[in-house]
Amino acid sequence: MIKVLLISANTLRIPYPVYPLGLDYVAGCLDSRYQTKIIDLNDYSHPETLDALIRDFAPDFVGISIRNIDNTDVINCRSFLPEYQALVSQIRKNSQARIILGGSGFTIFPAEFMMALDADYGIVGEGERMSQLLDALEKNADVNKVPGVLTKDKTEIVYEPYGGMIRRHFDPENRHTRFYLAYGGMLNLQTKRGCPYQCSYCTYPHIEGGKMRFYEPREIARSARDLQDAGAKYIFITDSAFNASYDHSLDVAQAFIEERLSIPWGGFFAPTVPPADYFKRLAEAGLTHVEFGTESLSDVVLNNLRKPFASQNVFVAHREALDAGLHVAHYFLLGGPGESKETLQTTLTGIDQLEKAVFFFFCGVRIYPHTALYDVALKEGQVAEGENILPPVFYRSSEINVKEIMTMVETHANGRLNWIIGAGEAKATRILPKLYRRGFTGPLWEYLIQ
Ligand code: B12
Ligand code: SF4
Repeated sequence: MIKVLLISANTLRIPYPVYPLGLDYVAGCLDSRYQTKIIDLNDYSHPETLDALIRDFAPDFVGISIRNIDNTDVINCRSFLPEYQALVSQIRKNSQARIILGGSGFTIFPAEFMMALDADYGIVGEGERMSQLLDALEKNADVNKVPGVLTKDKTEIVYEPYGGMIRRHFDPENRHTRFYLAYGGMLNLQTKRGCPYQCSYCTYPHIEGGKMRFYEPREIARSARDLQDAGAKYIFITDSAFNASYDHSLDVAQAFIEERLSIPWGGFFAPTVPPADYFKRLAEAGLTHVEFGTESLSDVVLNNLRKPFASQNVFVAHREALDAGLHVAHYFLLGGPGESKETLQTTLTGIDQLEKAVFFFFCGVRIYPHTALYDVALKEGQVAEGENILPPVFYRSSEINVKEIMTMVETHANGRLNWIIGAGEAKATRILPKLYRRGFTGPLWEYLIQ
């Protein structure tokens, strides 16, 4: 039997360790011809244990999931590439297996990762293509015909949404499942793929596709129940924007009620004006935490970022969520095109009107390929054609720099605990491990609300 070892290489624990959901889907596409094993490096802190595991399992293929490229922090940027390189060396030292790369971070910079990690194959986008790749290899067929596959020689990339069967393989008995259950109790769930919006800086439509593809609500609810029955204490819905379809998200909520899901859940939302009672209906189905991708409260900036809402809509969405009794957080992305002291002041003064919430500030907009912001940056000479932007390049507004942004936000925040500045390495999030060890569960940012 062909043996496939799938490794989640993400060991970042900020804001908290994240269950490697993508690998459940990759494992779900590999049928009984394969002996598949998932391991999560969060659970293997000693290199010797991993050495022994690789040797004992003796895989034919090792799939590495590359999620984070770096911590996206403009001030304290930390690249994870050296860790991925060390992992590849460790695999090569202990095995002859062919290495296949995939994951969201890989999908953003496939050619760069192929080169930096000297992998045998890569799959951009949906990892369900792995079964097609392995099939082609087994039959000695041309792997270049499998959409999204890269080899050492083929670096030209075809992005094509996967149209085949999608199946999550969730195993409550897996070591890593138990790790997440014991540490914060959070597991995760996807209800659809794709985002129909086109925010100028955002990679999500490139990773998941620009067209929404929905899972059947009852199927999702059953999957949620499996997580609950396994002992999950909270579910994070990983959709790019859960409310991008009001109809589907309401159907999912209804299915949760019918399936008697009783644990709390949360996810990302766009602060668009919801239909009447939208948040109340989600709250009845167990929604407790709403994380709004607000980015700015200046209409000039929102427009430049091509956000699908105006600042006024944010206040309405915020109020509706609060009225439904939900915990609310807003993410802000500062320093994009058109950002100035005036637009930032408008945002900061606007935030003061958003009562009872937590605010996360990212003080620099990372430039990613395949985005409208990349084209703007190219035109403005902030990146050069063909430049390797795997080492992060942040957009520079001509009217305000990062230091000025940080100073304005910090001064305005004036020590308020619910204003988290930077990529989450703030004092407030450093207490999370302690709380998890004491048995607290879920994202816990609501404790910062004053
Ligand atoms: C939900 C989410 C979060 C949630 C996660 C909550 C939770 N409990 O799950 C929260 C808010 C905590 C979060 C935090 C962060 N996130 Co985040 N997040 C996402 C998001 C929206 C979805 C991820 C997801 O689960 N998708 C669903 C699963 C099924 O998809 P998937 O893992 O990509 O897997 C599929 C494919 O990639 C592929 N695949 C995956 N693995 C493998 C392996 C092989 C071998 C193959 C062949 C294929 C393959 O197949 C899978 C099925 O099709 C993505 C953006 C996006 N739309 O992808 C960003 C994203 C992953 N996050 C990102 C970042 C940067 C972060 C943070 C570092 C931000 C910060 N500074 O705080 C932290 C890191 C947290 C951590 N500990 O790792 C980046 C990573 C890339 C990068 N720029 O470095 C992304 C891509 C967004 C972006 N900016 O581009 N995040
Ligand atoms: S920022 Fe959010 S709403 Fe905009 S394209 Fe990305 S995922 Fe979609």
